[in-house]
Amino acid sequence: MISNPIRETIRIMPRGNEEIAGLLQEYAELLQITGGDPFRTRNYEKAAKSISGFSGDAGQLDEAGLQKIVGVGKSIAAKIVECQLSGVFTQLSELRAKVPEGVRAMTRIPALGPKHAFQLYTELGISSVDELSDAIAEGRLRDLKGFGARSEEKISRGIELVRGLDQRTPINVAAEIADRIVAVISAVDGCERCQYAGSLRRFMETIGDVDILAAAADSAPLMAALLAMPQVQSVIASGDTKTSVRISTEQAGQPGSIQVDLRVVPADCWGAALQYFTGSQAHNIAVREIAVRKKLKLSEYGLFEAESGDLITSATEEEIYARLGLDFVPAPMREDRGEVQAAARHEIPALVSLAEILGDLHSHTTLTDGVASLEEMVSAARAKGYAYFAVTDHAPNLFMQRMTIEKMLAQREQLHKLESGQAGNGATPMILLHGTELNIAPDGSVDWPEDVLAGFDLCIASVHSHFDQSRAEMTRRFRFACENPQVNIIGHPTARRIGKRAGVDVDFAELFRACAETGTALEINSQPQRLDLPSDHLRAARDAGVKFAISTDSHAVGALDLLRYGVGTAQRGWLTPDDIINAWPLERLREFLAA
Ligand code: DGT
Ligand code: CA
Ligand code: CA
Ligand code: ZN
Repeated sequence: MISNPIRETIRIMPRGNEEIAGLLQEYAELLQITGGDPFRTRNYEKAAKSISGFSGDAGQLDEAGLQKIVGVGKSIAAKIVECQLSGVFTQLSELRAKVPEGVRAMTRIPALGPKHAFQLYTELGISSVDELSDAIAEGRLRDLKGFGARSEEKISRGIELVRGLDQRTPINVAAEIADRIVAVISAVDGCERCQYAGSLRRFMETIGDVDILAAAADSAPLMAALLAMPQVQSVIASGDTKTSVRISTEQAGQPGSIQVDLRVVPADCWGAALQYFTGSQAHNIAVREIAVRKKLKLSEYGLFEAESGDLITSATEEEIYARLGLDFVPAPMREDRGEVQAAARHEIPALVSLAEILGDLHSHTTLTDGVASLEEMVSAARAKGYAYFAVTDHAPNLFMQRMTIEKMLAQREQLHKLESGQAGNGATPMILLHGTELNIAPDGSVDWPEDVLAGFDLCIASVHSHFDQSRAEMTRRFRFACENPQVNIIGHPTARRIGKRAGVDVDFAELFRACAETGTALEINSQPQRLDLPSDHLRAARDAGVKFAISTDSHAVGALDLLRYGVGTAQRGWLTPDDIINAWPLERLREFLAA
């Protein structure tokens, strides 16, 4: 774990929401590691999520005020007050003394889990990921109860996954940092343009470093503004054209830091520089080959006549692509996967955009594992101007969620009241869809009998466990779920967690066929740890006749904003509004759901 000097200096000050949430989350994890009651663990996790999404400042509230936050009862409120005074609470300190920091890091290794991590610590004294890696190399896990050669192999692969994540940053964290920097640089006198480029503009799932481009006659004040940002941890290099720094990602909710490159160019070569630094490198190479064939030369400075060296154009990306005889290529498509050829044939599709999404089809409330009430979720969705919005809480088979048919029916009634309550207030009313997220059992069956399911406007079915099935079993499982006439959408289809858990092993061609045959859509889940179905599979699915739902799977009001990552993923998969069921007007969506 990276030591955090900021945390030391504000010991006695009131704590911010993220920090309080972090302490509660840590406590939940430590409880789990030491074999605590799973319901209790979940309460702390839920309180942590709730506080991190809380609009006020939990660091300033007293016990009574804190208890008004969803998921915060008397005992958690008391612990938060203790944190406000001393930076920690007693029970957390006690558990910290029992479990070294490195053991908590070990629990993040896929295929290991909290119980086994603690066992490795108590029985072999292994207290960090590095020590675990050594122990596997020495074959020390093999003789331990509950372990074997196969689990050594799985854990090794898990360690690789975890280490990979340390180097790349989730897209939402990088985007938050980039947005903040772009705002700071744009506000500097003399800054004519500023935006981010690189993998972030292309909506890659994880980001190596953030590339910011700005246009100005004098770069010095822009570089100075970046260097003056309080989040800068260290300066890697600073010059007239490029400054590289490491910026803390703590404020974006992620321990550690990310490299940021700021390049400043004269305004007249903005387009060429933006095209170059957006990449990908493979796309740029393919575009430059087109230039060479036309006896031109493309660089970050502009498009030139190869022979004379005369500048043709450099001001905008649009002009550069046009002068090369290419359609403009949207950034998420720039991966050299056929887009340059498509641009030459003038067959670049009109990609779906964020503004074309008419509603969100996957959301949770406090009835299950959400941290916002039905009213709060609905009013936040309404503020987005959606034409429709689906509430899809979990069903009884995820037993931790404690769902019952009575609770579900009460929610439906409440939903209808909310919907009719908005009539007459002038604006076009938002249509509320009552849905559910069903759990796909290992045999492909889902919660609730068919007549209960028929009462929903929409059913999502998702895999939440038994990820290890063989390809044949998993494929059969999905097909069976698709064939259920009540199932409309398969949620987060691969069930992967980026950097934590690989996706399930399924025959994708067969899954796509099953979806197309049964009129079942595949979800593009916008959660940055999921981005599932991954963009790599989208074109094959679309070509097989599959439709998609871009959804946020929101468990809090703020999560509704994550839609941009789902849309970016869809754009990487070349999808158009016709492919996306929630870009359709309500009538067409209803027809799809009813079919
Ligand atoms: P990342 O940072 O690993 O997530 O991925 P990118 O694509 O942002 O890569 P990065 O930051 O190394 O470079 C940003 C863009 O700049 C890249 O997509 C294309 C361009 N670029 C950088 N270095 C080179 C190079 O040596 N050759 C070419 N053709 N392009 C480059
Ligand atoms: Ca980059
Ligand atoms: Ca870079
Ligand atoms: Zn789910």
